[in-house]
Amino acid sequence: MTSGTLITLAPTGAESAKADVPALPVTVEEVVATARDCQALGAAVLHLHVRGADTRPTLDLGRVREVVTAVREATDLVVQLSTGGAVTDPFDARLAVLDAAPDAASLSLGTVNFGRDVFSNPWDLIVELHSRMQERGIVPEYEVFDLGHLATLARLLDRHGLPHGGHVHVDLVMGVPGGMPGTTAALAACLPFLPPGATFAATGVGRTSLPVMLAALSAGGHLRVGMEDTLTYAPGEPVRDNAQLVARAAGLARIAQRPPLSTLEARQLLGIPVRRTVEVSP
Ligand code: KMH
Ligand code: ZN
Repeated sequence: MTSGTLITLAPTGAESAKADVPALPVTVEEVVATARDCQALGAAVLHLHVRGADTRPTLDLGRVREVVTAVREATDLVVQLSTGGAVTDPFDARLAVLDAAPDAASLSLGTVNFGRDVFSNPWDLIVELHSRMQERGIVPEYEVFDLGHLATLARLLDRHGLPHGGHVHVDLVMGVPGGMPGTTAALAACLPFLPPGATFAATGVGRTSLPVMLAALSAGGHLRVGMEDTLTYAPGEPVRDNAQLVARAAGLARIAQRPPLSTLEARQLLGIPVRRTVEVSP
């Protein structure tokens, strides 16, 4: 079991509209400000979906590069670009995100119903993302929405080798309508299927956020939190901002006597080189 807790911030996602959720960070300035605030509170990784000037999700490479550069100038966070994008994004645009040369990128391990939509991740796309990341020195975070996705991970590693850096890190994305439920039982069911030596984080979408967080901490796992996954802090109480969610996760990690990992410790865990140090204070 790792002694500390890796906290990943997923601040924006691709599903919520700025008009519906005014606190959602969508401009470059808003993303940088939330990234700084959340690093100071204990986040070490930024799972990033980029929005365009119109506030809608975009995979436009110029815009993606602009946001990556701005976050790197202001923070030490590991920049993990989403290759999942939005359910409507074509595969070639999702693959092209890697051209922005992030430290890390998400890699979803299977197709899943996503509410009324379908989040499509066929085998050939999975292999192409895995291989391109190996070639370019980008560290994947394997996104698991259902138990069968861990069987796909075993097959992927067996046929195509370990990811860059040699360490396997998995994120259990739980409670998506169409994926595995966000429960302690479902989380526990996944654990025997993790590859040997792998670390895992978990996030529970919507009202499953807290049960999944507590289950992950008790099982020695890491945490992902943020407004991509959670818009309600408590029943009837909208999330104020991403910092509120990171502060709660960091507090629970301390109570579990597994305090948040620094960005340096996170890089060591994930096998990502240090770039330089940016001081951020609470
Ligand atoms: N927006 C979801 C359809 C990822 O970032 O890799 C997919 C997603 C996964 O968020
Ligand atoms: Zn995402």
